[in-house]
This record gives sequence, C-alpha cells and structure tokens, in this order.
Amino acid sequence: MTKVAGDPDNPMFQGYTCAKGRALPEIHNNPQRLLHSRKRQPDGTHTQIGSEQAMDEIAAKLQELISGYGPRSVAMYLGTNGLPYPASALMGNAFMRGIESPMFFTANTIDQPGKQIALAAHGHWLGGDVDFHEADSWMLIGTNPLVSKAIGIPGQNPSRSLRAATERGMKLIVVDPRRSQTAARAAIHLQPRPGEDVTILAGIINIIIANGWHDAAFVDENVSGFDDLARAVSGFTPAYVAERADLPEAQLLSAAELFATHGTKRGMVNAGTGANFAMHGNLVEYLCLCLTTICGRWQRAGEKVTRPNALLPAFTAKAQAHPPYEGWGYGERLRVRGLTDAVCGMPTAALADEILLEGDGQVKALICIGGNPMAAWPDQRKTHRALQSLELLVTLDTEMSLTSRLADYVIAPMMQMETPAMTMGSELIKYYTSGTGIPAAYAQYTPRLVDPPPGSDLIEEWKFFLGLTKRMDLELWFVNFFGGGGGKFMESPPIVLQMTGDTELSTEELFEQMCATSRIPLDEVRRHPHGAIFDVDAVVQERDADNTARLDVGNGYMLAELATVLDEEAEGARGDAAFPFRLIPRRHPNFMNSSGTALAALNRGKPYNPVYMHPDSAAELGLRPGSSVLVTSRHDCVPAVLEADDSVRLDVVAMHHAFGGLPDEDDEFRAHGTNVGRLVSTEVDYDPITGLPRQGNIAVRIAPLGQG
Ligand SMILES: Nc1nc2c(c(=O)[nH]1)N[C@H]1C(S)=C(S)[C@@H](COP(=O)(O)OP(=O)(O)OC[C@H]3O[C@@H](n4cnc5c(=O)[nH]c(N)nc54)[C@H](O)[C@@H]3O)O[C@H]1N2
Ligand SMILES: Nc1nc2c(c(=O)[nH]1)N[C@H]1C(S)=C(S)[C@@H](COP(=O)(O)OP(=O)(O)OC[C@H]3O[C@@H](n4cnc5c(=O)[nH]c(N)nc54)[C@H](O)[C@@H]3O)O[C@H]1N2
Ligand SMILES: [Mo]
Repeated sequence: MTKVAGDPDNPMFQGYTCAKGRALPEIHNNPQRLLHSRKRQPDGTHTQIGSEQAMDEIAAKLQELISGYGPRSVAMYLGTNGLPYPASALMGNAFMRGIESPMFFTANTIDQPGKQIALAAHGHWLGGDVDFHEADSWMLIGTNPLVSKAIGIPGQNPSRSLRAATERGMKLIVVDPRRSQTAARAAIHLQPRPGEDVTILAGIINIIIANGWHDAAFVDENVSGFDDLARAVSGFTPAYVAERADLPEAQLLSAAELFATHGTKRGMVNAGTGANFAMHGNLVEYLCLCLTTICGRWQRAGEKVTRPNALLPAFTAKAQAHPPYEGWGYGERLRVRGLTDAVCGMPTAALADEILLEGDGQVKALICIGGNPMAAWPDQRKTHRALQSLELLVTLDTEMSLTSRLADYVIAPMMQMETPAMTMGSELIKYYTSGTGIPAAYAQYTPRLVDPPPGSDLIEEWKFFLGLTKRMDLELWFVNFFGGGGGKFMESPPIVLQMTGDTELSTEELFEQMCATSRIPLDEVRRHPHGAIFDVDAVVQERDADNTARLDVGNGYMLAELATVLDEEAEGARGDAAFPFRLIPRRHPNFMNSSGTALAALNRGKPYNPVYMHPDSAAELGLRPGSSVLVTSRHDCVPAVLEADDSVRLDVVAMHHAFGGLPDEDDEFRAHGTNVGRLVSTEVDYDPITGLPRQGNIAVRIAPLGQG
C-alpha cells in the first residue's frame, strides 16, 4: 500500500478523504506497528508470543479468575477503534454474555451518554431526522463537525455540504466559546462562557414560546409536557441568560428568531462533546430534543426518509412518536457512587474504581478492544493504579499504546485494509442520537485489499474471541447491534446469530450472516465497488390510526434538574481567583483521540498538544508563546506548551485530549504532549446517572513551569 486517494465515483463522499484516511499507508507501514502479539515479563518488558499460545494462556487465566471470583471479575472495554471492524464489538460483547459477566463498558459513557438518556426521556420520532441538505436553518452547540465529522453537518464531506447549504441560503447558528472552524462559517456565532449551554438552550426555548414561534399544531398532535416545559424555562429570561452566559442579549434574541423563523424547511439543533462535557450533559441533550420538537423539526408524512437503511433491515418510517421508555436506574449496580447500567451502557468512569475496590465483585481482569484508557479515561493517576493492580490486562491494539505498555498480553490484530469492510456500523450510528448517521440509503463493501506483512502473526479481532470461546467451551449468541451503549431502540428486530468454538467461518461468511436480513442484499452491495446510494424515494408514512404515543418535553427528572441550574450560581460568576481560566476540549483534524499522535505523517513534527490561550491573556500573564507552563486544576497538574490562539475567549484555554505519557513521564511533555484526563476527577463533579465526569469547563490556572 503506497497511497490513499479519494474516490470521485463514490456518490456519498464525492472524492473526499480526511487526513487520517490519507495516512492509512503510513499507519499500516508504521515501523511501530505490532506484527506479533506480546507478553509482559516479570521485569516489565514485553516479548513476542504466538497468538495461539497467547489465547491458551489468556483463556486459562480467565477460567481461573471466573472460578475463583465469579464472572463479574472479568470486564471488557470497547474503545473507538473497535468500530471500524463490524464483527469485533459484536463478538466481544457476545463473549461477555457467554461468560455471564455484566461488566461490558464502552467509550460511549465517557463521550456523550446523555444522548441516549435524553432519547429515553423524550421518545423517538419515527419519521426520522430532517435532512441537512434541505434545511434552511441549523443550530450546533459545542460541536465542530468541519473537523470532527460527528454530528449536524453530514460527515461524508462536511465542508462541501456546508458551502452548498450556505449558498442555498441556510443560516447556521453555532454556540462555542471558541471561534471553531465551524463557528467561523456561521451566520451567528454565540461565544459564551463555557458550561452555560443549558442556560442558553432554556433561554432560546423561552424566547420561542414567548413569541409563539413554536409549531403549535405539531405540539398539539404529538407532544406532551409542553406547559411544564414553558413554565420551567420561564425563569431563563433573555436578560438573565445574556448576563449569565456573557452574551449580547440582542444576539441571543436574533439567534432564537433566526432558528425559529428563517426560511420554510427548517432544521434541527444538535450538541457535541463541548456541551456534554461541561456537566448537565443529559439535560443539554434533552433540551436540544425539546427545542427540535416544539418547533416541529422532524420529517413529516409524505416527506422523504432522510436515513433509510441499506445493510440494516428495512423499516417503515411513520409520522408518529415512539413513547419514552425506562432509560436508567436498572440492571447491574456499580459498587461506587450509586451508579447503575443504563441505556447508554455501563459507566466507564467508574471502571477504575471497580478494579481498585476490594471485596465481592472486584474486577480482576480487563480486556480492551481498540481503546486506550491510560490516554483517554478521566483521572489518569487512578486509572494507572487500577490497571497496574489487575491480575490480567489484555489489549487488542496495533501498537504499544500507553495502555499496552501496562498489559500482560497485547494481541496484534489485522488492520483495516487487511480485512473486509462494510458500512453497517455507520448506519447503526443513527440509533445513538438524532442528527448523525448517513443521510441516504448508502452502502459499500470493500474486500481485503492487502495481505498482512510477510512473517507477521496477526489475528482478526473477532477470531481472538472465537479462540477463547473454543478454549473455554462457551456457546455464544450475538445480535447485529452494539450490545451496550447503543441505546435500546431500533425499528426492526435484530438478527441473532449463534456460535460455538468449533464454528468455522471466514469474516466474509460472518458478514453474510450479519446481513441476512439486510434491506439491500450484501451481494447487491458488492456489485458496486465505489459504493452506491440505493434509492431516493422512501417516504414517511401517515401515523397509524390507533397510535396515541407522544413525545415528552416535560420529563420530571429533567425539569427538576433544570430548576437546580436556575438556582445555582452562574458558572462564570462562581469564579475562583485561584483558578481564573476554564479549560475546554477541542479536537485536531489529524488525530482520532490518541491514534496517530506519534506518527510523523500526522503530527508533522509537533508531537504535543499545546494549551491554546488568547494572546492578550498570555501577555497579561507575561507568558510567551512556546514557553513551558504548568496547568493546575483543583484535582492535579500537568506541564504543557503554551500557544497563542485568538479564537478562544480571554477567560478560556483549550486543549486536545488523549496525549501524554505515563504519570512518571511528565518531563518529556514536549515529546508526547500532555494528558488532560489527569486534571479530571471522577468523584467531585459527575453525572449521577451516567457517571460522566466534568471533562470540560474545568477551572484551571496557568503559570510558568517551575512556579506553578
Ligand atoms: N479529557 C478528555 N477526555 C476524553 C475526551 C476529551 O475530549 N477530553 N474524549 C472522550 C471521548 S469522546 C472518547 S470516544 C474517548 C476515547 O477513548 P478510547 O477509545 O479509549 O481512546 P482512543 O485513543 O480512541 O483509543 C484508540 C486505541 O486504538 C488503537 N488502534 C488504532 N488502530 C487500531 C486498529 O486498527 N485496531 C485496534 N484494535 N486498535 C487500534 C490505538 O493505538 C489506541 O490505543 O476518550 C474520552 N476522553
Ligand atoms: N479529526 C477528528 N475527528 C474526530 C475525533 C478526533 O479526535 N479527531 N474524535 C471523534 C470522537 S471520539 C468524537 S466523540 C467526536 C466529537 O466531535 P465534536 O463533539 O464535534 O468534538 P470537537 O471537535 O472537540 O468539538 C467540540 C467543540 O465544543 C467547543 N466547546 C468546548 N467547551 C464548550 C462548552 O462548554 N460549550 C459549548 N457550547 N462549546 C464548547 C469546543 O471549542 C469545540 O469547538 O469527534 C469524532 N471525530
Ligand atoms: Mo468520542
């Protein structure tokens, strides 16, 4: 493999690639890439081990732990790089159910678990999302899709989509304390204090209701709780919100009016990690749904279906509600902070505690698939203690990541171009939240393109779990839907597959089974090597005659939380002279969390993540750009490199996450960057349902290194 180029004949991407995709040759040929699995020796070094031998040893150890301490002693963590491999997450999850351990965790609960919590409280609209490509207005809160491709603007070619929309007359409204790449192209950019998104959303809803700009007919027919919502937001007056969020009141009023009244085919409101990490993430997401719903911003009967399935089973989109359902407080109970399983999956921020806390149920073994806890989990020191104390840590990773360095076994998997790929997972994403997914009946299948490097011993991830299944004599069943962290709603019943250790299947054959009920048969999809959009004429049907379900904008739990926000002091006013800045998250176009940060082709000679600070603030502190600083939160401190950036507010600093070394390697921060998770406590500010800690709007001070 020498070069990756965009495919102009691909109807969805139209020749678009991102920097990370273009670097796939360097990623595959990276000299740091693991070509063999590794085993940790008593002195802490790692030596090569055959994959069959590794599976023998891991299966034996797991069996020993399960018989000694019970299945709950084995946990699994699925990170972001499980997602490119459709069979991997399914098999991992099936394996956990096979051993009867409830301890299956994903990155979702340190991401935006409020999205699924909010959908459970609000219900789903079965007509689906409005299409960005047709909308006249759109609101984005704490998300930067031109870089992240995550939500709102379709990620398949976001810059082109936004340009086309703007030329059509669409008005984009962005709420972001930083003039992000997306905010720079908005009709209105609200640049508030971080952490005031609930305040702003409640204020905008209040303005819209007060002016009668909501869709009264839609509300009348499909919504319950409207009066409760109206009452709950009434205290969020324009003057109060403007003062508290530090925004011009006139700009807030214009944003509400533009969103509610501009054009004829109006769009939705979506939030991203920035808004979700600053506390009250469930409520942020719930208010986004409420705003969308009271303005009637869903596809209606007779309109086209924005996200029809292709490799997932067919469904009939209907102009009706699927009612709210139980979203939290059930299932497995964690032993800390009163947390439980929920629609978003198990609270990952509590997994380190479950490893450290002795007693019945203590987690003794952890298997990580394509994730990097040491780089990405909150409270890096606690994570470090936890991972070191495990009796068995296994990572499936392509390199000796920070986490792999602590692992007893590192299983070296095949990579994207060495395994077949299909787009079913990209379709599934729409069940996580509205505003994301593929806006067409698009599907693509790509066969294996290259052989694994000669002399290597690489395993397809799902086959690692098949190998354990055989050795542990298990019987597995799995469903073509992420077992945890994917919400609990899907229009059509999932297909269930069964497997024993003796099952002989290629990945290609497994894909065929996963696609047995696909709307577009896999064979048909394979006939289109450039990918294809299969139809454009699926239409939302009328509501069923006997349907009386309603979307709920008056959920008691959510509105009670809203009342506490009104009571609490303004985040900014809560200012603490000892911590004058607020640290916010942002993402880098060239890295996917920790992936790629060490690769020269992607970091272009800058292997660290700076602290971005407004030049005027730096000057006031007497800090020179490029100088070394100490970033101190109430929880911990980390060294970093200062960089001037006039796109952030004067009282804000921004950093990319998932950089840095182990806690005792801080001296080398210019070589590997700074771990932001170190500044985060999991026990002070956290969501009582999801356990998500404050990963944004973190109070910090910045001082020259050596004087912090
Ligand atoms: N402070 C702070 N913390 C955060 C965030 C933040 O913004 N700020 N963001 C949060 C979010 S949104 C997320 S999703 C999580 C991410 O948390 P994780 O998913 O745990 O972290 P990643 O860095 O994405 O882990 C990816 C791992 O996959 C490995 N890898 C790369 N390619 C492959 C492959 O082909 N196969 C396999 N098996 N492995 C591969 C990489 O080497 C790396 O170790 O972090 C969260 N943590
Ligand atoms: N290139 C690239 N793409 C990625 C990733 C990556 O690491 N790199 N990661 C992937 C993952 S795992 C995820 S979850 C998605 C996330 O995708 P996004 O949610 O879009 O994440 P960001 O790009 O960090 O954008 C967050 C924005 O929120 C702003 N912000 C920070 N704090 C606040 C606040 O308190 N309020 C408001 N209103 N805004 C705030 C930041 O300035 C930033 O512009 O991206 C995915 N895509
Ligand atoms: Mo994420």
